[in-house]
Amino acid sequence: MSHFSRKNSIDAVIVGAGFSGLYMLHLLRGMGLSAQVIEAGPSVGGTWYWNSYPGARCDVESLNYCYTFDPQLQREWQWTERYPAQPEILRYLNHVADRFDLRRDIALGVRVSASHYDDKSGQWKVSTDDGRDISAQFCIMATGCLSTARLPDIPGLNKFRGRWFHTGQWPQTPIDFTGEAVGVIGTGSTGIQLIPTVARQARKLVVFQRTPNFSVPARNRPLTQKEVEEHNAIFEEHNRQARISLFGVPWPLNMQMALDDAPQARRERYEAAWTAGGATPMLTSYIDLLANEKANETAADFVREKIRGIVKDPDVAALLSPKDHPIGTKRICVDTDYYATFNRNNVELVDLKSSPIVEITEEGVRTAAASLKLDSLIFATGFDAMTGSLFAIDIRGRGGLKLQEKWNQGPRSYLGLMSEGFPNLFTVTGPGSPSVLSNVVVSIEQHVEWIAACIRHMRTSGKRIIEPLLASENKWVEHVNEVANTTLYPKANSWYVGANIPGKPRVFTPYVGGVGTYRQLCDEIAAKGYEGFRLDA
Ligand code: NA7
Repeated sequence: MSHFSRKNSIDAVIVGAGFSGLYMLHLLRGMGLSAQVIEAGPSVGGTWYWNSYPGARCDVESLNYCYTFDPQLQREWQWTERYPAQPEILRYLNHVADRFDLRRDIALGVRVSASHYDDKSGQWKVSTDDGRDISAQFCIMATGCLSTARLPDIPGLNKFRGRWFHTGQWPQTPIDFTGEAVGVIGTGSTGIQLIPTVARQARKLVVFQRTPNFSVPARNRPLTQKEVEEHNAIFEEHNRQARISLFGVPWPLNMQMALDDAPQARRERYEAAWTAGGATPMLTSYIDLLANEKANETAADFVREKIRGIVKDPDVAALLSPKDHPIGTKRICVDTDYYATFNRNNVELVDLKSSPIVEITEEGVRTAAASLKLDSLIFATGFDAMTGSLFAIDIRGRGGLKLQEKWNQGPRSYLGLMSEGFPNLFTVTGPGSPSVLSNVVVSIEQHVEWIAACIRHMRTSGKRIIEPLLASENKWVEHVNEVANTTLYPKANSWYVGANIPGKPRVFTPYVGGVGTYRQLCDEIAAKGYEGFRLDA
């Protein structure tokens, strides 16, 4: 059921009903504001609705990847596995929507096509693809960082006679690959989760790999009742630690430098991280892994050695071993049996670096070296990250300024929350905030709470308009770049820099300063009366 406000002027429009939009609605409503969520999908859940591909799972642990704003909610929801599978996260978000009675202000299956600021009235006019216009004082983009699926521009897809899918727009009905020859293009986090699952079902699986990625074992398993009870006893302190941490996960960072440690001790440390499972233990093994290439190389070598130990064919192992980027500068993938899948005799690895895809044909995929017959083709080719979903909406600020034009050399924001020229427009986990470099639920809660507190401040101080000053925005953009350049992150051709989208300006988009540091900065700015912003009555 879709619920659209009968009023054509309300306090806030929230675009998107994922983790961000649901919590934003809950807080604004609690403050007595009239708010409307508009969601393109037919369900709440955002990216967790669309990414229902086989094997889809979060790479952050369940006990960390959940809301913390309501202790009762945290106690009553029982996660079943160490890492939550997509259906469980979707059930959780549906539970949240019901539990806080959110659905009556959520319009589903409606896409926002435009959002224009009216200089005279100081209101946003939000237009939808079903022909509605709704006017609101605040417009909050809760559109997610990874929600615009990207299909590569490979010629011939329209000729293909088999079925094809994009993982980010997966059908909601189960797809059976039994007896089929299936091709998968893409070996990022998504491909790495999907490949072992489809390999167990398909007659034959062809993996088209352009660039290998580092992956570590998830060590997923059911959570025990004892673990859940122990967590429930300390979750408030656990949440507090997460909020002041580097990545939004309370895991200790070893303050030693990698090269200061003896080779055997270093090995043992990496081995412990590998055994613990997940990306955080590996990334926090030494303080300088993301800052010093030589230090990084020790961790990268360790993982490459593991790949050689698992994959029986040395040529395949070599192809699966990343050499073009420091470990961690692209999101480390977290897998279950990924490398071992290449020991199966129904799985073939095609190296697109040596034989690129020429075209998709009626029967399958033709590379420079061979033609491969396929019944189904899966694109695990990622997203137009960070800005894709914002640019999909025609956003215009003061004087008709287009967001896409203002950001044509890369996103420009103050704190990743607002952009000059776009008064009262907030971006939850926007470019220039820790967002995708963190446990994003921690970052979402921080942003949503900051935005709600800002609106409360405006209401109590009689202000109607907030907008960042150009000088503070410029300084922030500079700072985001400066901090990124002290790390190895910019060295990778990752979607963090937009490298996966031809023509996208190469700018390191997220803030690498850490979740805790960033939160403190945002709080200080608010405490100083929203320093760097202009507030008008
Ligand atoms: P990613 O990480 O962007 O991975 C996409 C993969 O698709 C990657 O291996 C790409 O290779 C490959 N790709 C993209 N276009 C092509 C073409 N044209 N030909 C061959 N291969 C291609 O997306 P994911 O969905 O896996 O993960 C995104 C995030 O979602 C992840 O980090 C988690 O946070 C959740 P390339 O590296 O560009 O050579």
